[in-house]
Amino acid sequence: MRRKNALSAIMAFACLVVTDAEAQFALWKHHGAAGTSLYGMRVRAAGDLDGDGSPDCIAVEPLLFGSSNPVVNAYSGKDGTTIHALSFPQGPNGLGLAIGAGADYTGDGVPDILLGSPGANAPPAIGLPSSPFGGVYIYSGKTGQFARARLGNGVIGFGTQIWCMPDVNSDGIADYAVLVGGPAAAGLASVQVLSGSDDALLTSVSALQAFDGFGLSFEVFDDFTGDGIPDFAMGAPYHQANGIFPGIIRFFSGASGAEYAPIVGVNDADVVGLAIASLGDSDGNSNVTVRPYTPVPSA
Ligand SMILES: [Ca+2]
Ligand SMILES: [Ca+2]
Ligand SMILES: [Ca+2]
Ligand SMILES: [Ca+2]
Repeated sequence: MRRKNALSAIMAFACLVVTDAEAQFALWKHHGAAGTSLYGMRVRAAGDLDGDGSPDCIAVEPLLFGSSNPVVNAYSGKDGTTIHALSFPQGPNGLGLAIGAGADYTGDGVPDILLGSPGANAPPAIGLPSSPFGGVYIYSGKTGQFARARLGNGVIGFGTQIWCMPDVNSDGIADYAVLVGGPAAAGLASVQVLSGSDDALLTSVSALQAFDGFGLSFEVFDDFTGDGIPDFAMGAPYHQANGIFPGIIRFFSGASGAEYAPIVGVNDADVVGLAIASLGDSDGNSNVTVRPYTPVPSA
């Protein structure tokens, strides 16, 4: 699954820009409507939606507070043809701020499209269930039709981020994770791992500190606990320790949510955990290798 996702991501990017020794040129492009400047604020590799064997992609203009209706389009990676233009007469606030793609949650074998709507005090939506706590809306990648919603359950900011995951509860259906609250939110953000078959809560893990950036990064690992089930890591790059802010990467069992030993930065403002990349067992010692990414000032 991960390998497939990674390949999809690489191929979807390649569908937009081709590089050779001399030049780069666009294979195709789409613009937002005149006067709307946020189209393309979110773009994701979507897997093969139209069954032509080539990965496709999704571009989104989220519904922000007071803005026009959200725009969500799926394009053929091969030639840019519009596969789906999802229709939203009105959506909950923030719809499309988070998107997940690349896994099948409807059982038809075609990857689906998950749209987060974390906005609290969301207005009643026309044709969509809504919650003041936010929600995740699942659209069929095959038909472009609304399939179902998973609404927040008493926790503000449900759906700030969405990450599609491999199957972690061993029911044969891919699962997904949802960020509740955000990296800049007061209170403790959390991540809920949900069953992709019925949206039931499987595990939940919380930030250690408010405003610690928990959820700015998330990565699935093949399996570092040895139970054969994929695991995951969360970054909190503004984590405080010993009076400084070195950042942290925390590791969790995908099956149980049990926490494993973290990686904590050494120096103030190391921002360890700003991004996480699984390298697999790159050094051959049968353990997953983790390499924190620490940005440095540009010259
Ligand atoms: Ca395709
Ligand atoms: Ca599907
Ligand atoms: Ca599952
Ligand atoms: Ca595991």
